Amino acid sequence: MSKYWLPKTLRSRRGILFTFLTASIATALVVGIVSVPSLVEAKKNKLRTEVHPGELDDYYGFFSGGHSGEVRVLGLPSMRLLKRIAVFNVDTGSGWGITNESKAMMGGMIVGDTHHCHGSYKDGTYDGKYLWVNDKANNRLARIRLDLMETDSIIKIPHVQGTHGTFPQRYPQTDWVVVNSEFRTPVDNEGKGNFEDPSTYGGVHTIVDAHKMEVIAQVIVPCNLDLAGTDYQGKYSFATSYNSEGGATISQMLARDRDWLVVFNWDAIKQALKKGSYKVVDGVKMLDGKPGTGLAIYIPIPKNPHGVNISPDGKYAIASGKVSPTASVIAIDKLADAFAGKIKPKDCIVAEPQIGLGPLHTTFDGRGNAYTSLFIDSQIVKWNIQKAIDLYQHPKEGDTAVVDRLDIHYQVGHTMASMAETKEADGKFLVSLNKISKDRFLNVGPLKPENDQLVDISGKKMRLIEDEPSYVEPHDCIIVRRDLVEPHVLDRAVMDEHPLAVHKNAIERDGNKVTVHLTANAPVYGMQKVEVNEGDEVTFIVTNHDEIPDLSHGFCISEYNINFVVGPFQTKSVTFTADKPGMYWIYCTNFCHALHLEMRLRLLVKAKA
Ligand code: RUQ
Ligand code: CUA
Ligand code: CA
Repeated sequence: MSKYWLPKTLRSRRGILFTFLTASIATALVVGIVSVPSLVEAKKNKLRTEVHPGELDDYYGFFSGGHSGEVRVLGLPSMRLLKRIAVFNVDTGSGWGITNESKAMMGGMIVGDTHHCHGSYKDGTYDGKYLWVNDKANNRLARIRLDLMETDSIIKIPHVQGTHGTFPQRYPQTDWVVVNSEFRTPVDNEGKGNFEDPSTYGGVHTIVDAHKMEVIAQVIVPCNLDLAGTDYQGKYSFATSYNSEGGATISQMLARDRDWLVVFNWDAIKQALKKGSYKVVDGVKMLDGKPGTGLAIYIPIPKNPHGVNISPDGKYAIASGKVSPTASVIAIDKLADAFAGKIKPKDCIVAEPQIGLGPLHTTFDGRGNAYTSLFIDSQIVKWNIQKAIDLYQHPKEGDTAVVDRLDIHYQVGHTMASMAETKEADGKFLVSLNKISKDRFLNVGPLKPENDQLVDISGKKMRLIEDEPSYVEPHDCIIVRRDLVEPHVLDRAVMDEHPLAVHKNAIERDGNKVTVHLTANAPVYGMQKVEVNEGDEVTFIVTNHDEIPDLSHGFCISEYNINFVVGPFQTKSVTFTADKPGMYWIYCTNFCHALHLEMRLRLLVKAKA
């Protein structure tokens, strides 16, 4: 069929695609393959897919930022980027990594690799308080407070490398957060052991106190641990392992036909901690979780599994192997019998449907369907969990659990549906986080954007709505109903509680240490000049006294490589050595007032005699 029969306006790429789709749906209708076009269903379900100027989105999307080290906040369905939350990276826009407070959290490191961000829970759904995100590069865990959408704590995970899958407890609330180590590493990594014997390396499941942000314990296992999940009853955590072989090279890691889904038993871990069945290494309680200890069971999953996701009804954990075209469905209610030794770990598998090539991660619509990302096939495949279970028990030639397939562009890693990691999964939108965008956007040189695609899953058939380019490199995301998150500016009482809050402008000197207490109140800082001596160690503490939302002030010292932003009623500080004599303008970098340009003061650095 020539494309020229199309009206001119439809001759765009999208137009052609749309017309082609409509034409194929029409054909399919005639031949009876599809009963209802998804477009019609979407309308019927009143799914709003466009957000017009002045309107607000229905969902927050929290996306990890990969090796940019940050977390991003998007509005959905518009996919508009609303904010970048600096976490493990230096961000001169906000001053993260420049202020004393953020530097103290970052511990001297400026590289991060964020993969998995998940929110805090109450009774199986988001309570809107926190997000946790891993740093695979420097092995840290960060917590972001959602009222400010700023990082509020970062801790180091000891004894591990490749800090990867991270998941908070879902029930009754988030008291624990578990973190997996993807790379097996000598626990005592001081360069004195035998590097050549990888059997001495351990995989580690770390349990963190979500409130205190402290490591509670680490469970050592013989294999590596990749993605993480928790159940909906507060009893188990899950970790895939693609290196059950305990190998150190890629061929060693691919030797076996099945690796593992490791399930950790939280009651057993609590018991072991109570009984003191652990050794303390560098102040950390380390438990042995190898097979037979009762702390963990090892369920065989086809070749090199990656993702593990729990269905929103709390019944199943679904894991899939990158090198097997299957997904394994594990019945969570069988785990207790497996831990008790009444059944074998493999007997917890209740289905293993063939779904396509390179299955990675699975998400859910809350109506019994699973959606798995297929990296090699470049598809999202929708399949019915109950049907897969039925067919596993009673195979029927030619029958399949697969309901629909959607081509994506291209090579999808994670996929996530709206509210899918909660018991309130609503089956409206799905995001396909594609690793390769190839020709989908204008060419911008070697480092191309990723392509995060928005898909309507409200109908029987999936429907691609939108392509969204993203900078390196979201791995995973969660999609949260907007009513569950309530950011707000601090109030005056909270400002007053801050130990450094500035109420009176003043300069204090203690030897060569100078502390400047400075207020910012549009369009003036509390002082017009500050005088110090060359070589002084100078600390500026700045409190913003404006209470209007969206009235942040910047604080930039010319030539001194310093800039940060202070939001309403926030206090931030910076310390530097006044090593350049002369007069330097300190100015507000964040447009705040008609007289924003006048909002400045002089830093006078008197030269040494
Ligand atoms: S992992 S796709 Cu952390 Cu799947 Cu990146
Ligand atoms: Cu304060 Cu611009
Ligand atoms: Ca393997």
